[in-house]
Amino acid sequence: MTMQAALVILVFSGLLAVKTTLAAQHVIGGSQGWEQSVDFDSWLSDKSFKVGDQLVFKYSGLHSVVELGSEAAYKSCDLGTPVISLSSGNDVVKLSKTGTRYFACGTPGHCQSGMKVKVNVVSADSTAVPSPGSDSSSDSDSGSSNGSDSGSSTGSGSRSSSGQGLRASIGYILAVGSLVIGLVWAF
Ligand SMILES: [Cu+2]
Repeated sequence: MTMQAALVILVFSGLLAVKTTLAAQHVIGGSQGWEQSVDFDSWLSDKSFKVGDQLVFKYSGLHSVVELGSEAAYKSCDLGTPVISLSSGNDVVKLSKTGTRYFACGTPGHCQSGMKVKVNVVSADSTAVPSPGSDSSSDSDSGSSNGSDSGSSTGSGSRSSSGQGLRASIGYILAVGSLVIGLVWAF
């Protein structure tokens, strides 16, 4: 009995560990952080964001973070009605649901010069995997197709290739884990 209990605890803590590693922290702009010198479009091109992930904005006092409520406000850098305003220099934003979120720097002129990011948050358990052969079909990005940025489709081909194997193996671990739990309970 105690042996089985220990096994259950082991499996559960294993699952818990796997679940914790699923949520990622994305430091905006990578090692350079939230700074004007960063090309945020290219930084974003190989990133994917899932529910439960966190965005981290690290920056000097020259900058700030405002979240914008619409694509229109994002495109025109209309900072007049921000959803949230942050200025600590080390701000963490949790992505709690699916959808698109828009962030820009609140310092005058910085958004216009490219200091803005648009984050598309997808479901954490979305297993939608693009077929390996498809090179440039960006069907998941159709929301941004009306824009003038014709370069945005170049990055989508290689976007989630590194994450796929990991996600598949986590799914496998979860399946095996629940099987083990089922077996333990059955005895
Ligand atoms: Cu700025």
